[in-house]
Amino acid sequence: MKRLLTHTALATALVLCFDCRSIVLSPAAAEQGSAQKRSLQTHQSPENATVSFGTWQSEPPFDRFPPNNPTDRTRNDHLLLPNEAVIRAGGAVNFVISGFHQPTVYDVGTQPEDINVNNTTMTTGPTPDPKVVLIDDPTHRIYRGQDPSLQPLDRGGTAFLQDRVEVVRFLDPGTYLVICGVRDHFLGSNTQPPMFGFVTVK
Ligand SMILES: [Cu+2]
Repeated sequence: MKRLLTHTALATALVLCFDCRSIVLSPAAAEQGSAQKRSLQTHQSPENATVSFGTWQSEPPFDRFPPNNPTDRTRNDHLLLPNEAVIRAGGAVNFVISGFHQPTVYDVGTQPEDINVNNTTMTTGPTPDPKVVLIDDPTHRIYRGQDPSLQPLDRGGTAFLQDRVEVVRFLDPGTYLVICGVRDHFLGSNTQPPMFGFVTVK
């Protein structure tokens, strides 16, 4: 029995020793390992992300039920949440739009200061009246959202259902600029931040 134990201990020691040697990787193997890790990280980026594009306030309480105004513009915060969404190449971003906004996407590398805010157009719907100025800079623009003035109207002709979803697909890696096409929103004001964010595709 004693000899058997000795042999077992020796065999265990050899296995442990072999294991010790096996985890010392050659540079090539280490590089392969880190490449696999990078691949895994890429793979771990989600296929899609949700971006809240404008948010309704809840403090103090905001009641949108009739007869209240469901789209009280003074109760909307001009935010993109998260401000930077991360997805994998080939994925999509679900822009959940609350309020009078127009998601517009510019190609990789475009910065907010690159946008020509003097290149504009006007909303085309009957409301709001007067019409609202929209940015219309086509340089490196890869997606322009719907005219927010063309959402379904109520019987009184007031813009009624501004809230909606627009889903945009991104095929190539890089960081994209997303702005609100409503010029006053993009520029910001005393009470609202400039309305833009980013989508990073890995
Ligand atoms: Cu906006």
